[in-house]
Amino acid sequence: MPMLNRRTLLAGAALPMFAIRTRPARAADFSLKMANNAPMSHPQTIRQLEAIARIKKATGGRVDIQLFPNNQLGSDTDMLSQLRSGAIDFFTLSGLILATLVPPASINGVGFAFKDYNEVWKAMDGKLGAYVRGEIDKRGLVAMDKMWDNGFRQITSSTHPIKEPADLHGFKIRVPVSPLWTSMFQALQASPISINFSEVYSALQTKIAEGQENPLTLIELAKLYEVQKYVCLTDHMWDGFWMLANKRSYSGLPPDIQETIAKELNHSALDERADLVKLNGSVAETLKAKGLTFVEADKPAFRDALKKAGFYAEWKKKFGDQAWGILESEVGTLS
Ligand code: X2X
Repeated sequence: MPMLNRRTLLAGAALPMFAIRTRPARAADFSLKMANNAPMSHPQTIRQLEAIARIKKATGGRVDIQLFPNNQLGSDTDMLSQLRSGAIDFFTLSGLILATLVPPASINGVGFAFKDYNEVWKAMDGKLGAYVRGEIDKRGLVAMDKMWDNGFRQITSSTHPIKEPADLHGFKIRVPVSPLWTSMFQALQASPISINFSEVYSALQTKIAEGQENPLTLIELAKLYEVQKYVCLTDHMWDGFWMLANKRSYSGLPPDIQETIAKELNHSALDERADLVKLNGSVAETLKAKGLTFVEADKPAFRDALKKAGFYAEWKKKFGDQAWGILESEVGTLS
């Protein structure tokens, strides 16, 4: 062994690796990439890492998935392109944003469609989810059976509280890149601006947008409270993430491996849903302690405003009778 002095140590001399490893580690047969837009501390990231570890173990090391969380690979729009080209193999994306490629995938985001999580999971684990997965499949992507929760969305603002529909008039609100989101806030006479999540914090900080809307957990974990003053409890839509796979890459895997991956990802999706329910119980207090003022919004008034603006009629036409019929069979009449 060569003599070591301080300088070679500091320079990171090529000492340790082959001294410790007597033979090279077995390389995985399948090295795959997964990406998301969620903060490192979000249950989505944590539960994806757990699924990846279980998949590695269950396949005896044959499958090695590397996770790139928190927009490390770019915005949602970028990552969707990467997924389609095969540069990444798995990606969790909001159904509403996926709708830029698969229009029916935004159906769960219709304003005030779901009243609670029971209704959400009955529909998304049932007929509505099956319908959307079929549409995703037709456009060349694979969606795992179990959706991941994002949550019921609330409006935040740095300028004034949003209680009544009139408070939204002309309000510069950031919305994700999705026709349904833009249409909904236009119907409410706000001024929506489409911005990917990777740019939201800075858009709020520089006042490009006065406000935005997201579930409380994300408002906390992405530290949006640092650049917002009010949280207005609107529950105006429920939003979740599809765990998507590139079809060529996924269907090229041996069937037993596909089965293990699907099983573990679905398992982690259920864990993540439970995590968010738990976090929802405490996050309001946390946000109040960080200085946000909570405001109760007049939800029925917002829903009426959407109805009067023709929002439901317009989207019923866009989604078509079949899709709208499935949605209404789950949640009751919407228009
Ligand atoms: O972009 C957002 O606001 C987010 C993080 O909630 C979604 O992925 C839809």
